[in-house]
Amino acid sequence: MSTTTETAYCLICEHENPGDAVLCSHCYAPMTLIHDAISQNREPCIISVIGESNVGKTVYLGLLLDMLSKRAGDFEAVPKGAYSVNLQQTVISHLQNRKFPPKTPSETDRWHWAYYQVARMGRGTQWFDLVMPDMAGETLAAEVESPQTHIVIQSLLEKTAGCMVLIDAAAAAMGSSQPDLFGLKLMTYLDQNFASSPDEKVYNPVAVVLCKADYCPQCFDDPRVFAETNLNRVWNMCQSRFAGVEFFAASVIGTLGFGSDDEGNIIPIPLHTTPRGILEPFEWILSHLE
Ligand SMILES: Nc1nc2c(ncn2[C@@H]2O[C@H](COP(=O)(O)OP(=O)(O)OP(=O)(O)O)[C@@H](O)[C@H]2O)c(=O)[nH]1
Ligand SMILES: [Mg+2]
Ligand SMILES: [Zn+2]
Repeated sequence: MSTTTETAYCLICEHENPGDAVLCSHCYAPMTLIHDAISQNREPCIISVIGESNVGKTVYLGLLLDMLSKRAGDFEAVPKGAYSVNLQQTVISHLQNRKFPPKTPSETDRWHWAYYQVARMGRGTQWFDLVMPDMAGETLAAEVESPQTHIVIQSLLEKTAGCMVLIDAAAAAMGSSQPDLFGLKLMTYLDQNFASSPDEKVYNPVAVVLCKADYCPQCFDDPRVFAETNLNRVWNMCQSRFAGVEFFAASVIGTLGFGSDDEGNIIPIPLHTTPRGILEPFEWILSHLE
């Protein structure tokens, strides 16, 4: 990580860019990340939130950042740069208007990135510099199918310290095999990126977050049992290849209504936001990075 007045190296892919570049010309990550990292004088720690399109990544990440900045769970969180607040602002303002935020654009240069300085207050406070992008599920799916087509995802995972894999528990509980099969692809992709050799297990902490658990409350009782029963392929892969993995149930919705959009399609309406299980996966990952 270094910079001069003329050039700067991208924090994510290390490509050399002009000093005044806004986005990296190679991977489209914001160049302000590197300037913020240098001023912080601490190696940033990347936590990636991955999952298929429509699983709830944007809603989850927006709510998590908002809870952190409201000091939930004794955390203190300081956003670096106003750009870091955009994601939580979009999510919270939509939910307040009883709408879900729009789908994340597949173009990497339009993603929101958040750079937060986070610590758990108490004895021996340790600060983490966290970089978290809100990726689009479709772009991630394209990269998983043909690795190395999206440099930003590849580079991010190479540098990722801990990862949250979001899986649609509601769809799995209704008997769909899609969440399990796509989850298995993601775990395979992580295995290839994280494991140092085929004989070594993956040691990066991986939190499997079972989303939309409001549709299947049994998920909260025992997320492990739920995963073993309804996501058996993912469960087996985790047992075989991942040394540090844990399962969590999460939901942002207390009361859900239904309405129709302009084209007459039935859409869910978040009548009441009640975050459940949002902080736990994050706390667990941080405790494994200390
Ligand atoms: N019932 C329920 N529905 C949810 C919850 N979180 C998300 N959803 C639904 O899932 C949809 C997709 O959520 P997003 O956060 O936009 O999904 P995403 O993973 O970011 O999708 P892409 O941006 O396409 O990758 C929302 O529009 C809601 O309809 C939840 O906790 N409970
Ligand atoms: Mg999204
Ligand atoms: Zn780059």
